[in-house]
Amino acid sequence: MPKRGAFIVIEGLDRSGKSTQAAALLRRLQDAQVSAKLIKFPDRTTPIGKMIDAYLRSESELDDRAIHLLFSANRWELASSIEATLRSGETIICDRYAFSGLAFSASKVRPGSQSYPLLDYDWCRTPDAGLPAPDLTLFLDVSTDAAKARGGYGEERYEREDVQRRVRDVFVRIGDQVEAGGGRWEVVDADESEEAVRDVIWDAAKDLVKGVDAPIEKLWD
Ligand code: NYM
Ligand code: MG
Repeated sequence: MPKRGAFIVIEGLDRSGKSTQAAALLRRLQDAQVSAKLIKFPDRTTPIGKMIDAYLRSESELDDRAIHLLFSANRWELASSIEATLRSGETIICDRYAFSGLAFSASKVRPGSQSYPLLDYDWCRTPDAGLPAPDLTLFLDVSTDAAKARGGYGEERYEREDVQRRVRDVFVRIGDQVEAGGGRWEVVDADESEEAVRDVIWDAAKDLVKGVDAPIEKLWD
């Protein structure tokens, strides 16, 4: 049977260089004649994505559970096309996925509190269970100092130092859980130079992109 494409997710905090690195990996694959495409979540082009976009720009207010479910629905609307692409032999590089959904929602705290969770971690995890699982997740770990040196955070919701610190804590927990479940989660030091990070990512991905024999797993199965 021919091999399927690899599903590679790039995760991280805002300003960690994800989008730059995802584009660099795509170019490298294309240079190596590997059939590959880049997707990104949230996908702001769909009707659900437009609601998410308005929320992130603070043009709308939504209940915290409602927005969490919209982010997940935005992945589910692409799930069958992700599977079809992988089966066709094409590799997917995915800029953010369900782990961002879990990290950003589960890190929310109750008003007036610095640490009391607003949403339960497992409640946040459940809507994404059953999505195609990545073969490899690269977590681009950036320090708040490096993020600041890169021009600081933008204008969107969540782009604040206290929020990013809490999100990072949840990402660490998620990484442990992915590994405990047999998944591959690689922490990449994203304070390093763009070229250095590129090389670390290539080292982690280069064997996978030759094609995968194993079936597509389901997330959190
Ligand atoms: N984000 C992203 C979530 O809160 N939940 C999700 O499921 C996903 C995929 O959206 N701050 C947050 C993380 C980011 C923001 O992402 C927009 P980007 O990559 O900056 O467009
Ligand atoms: Mg951003």
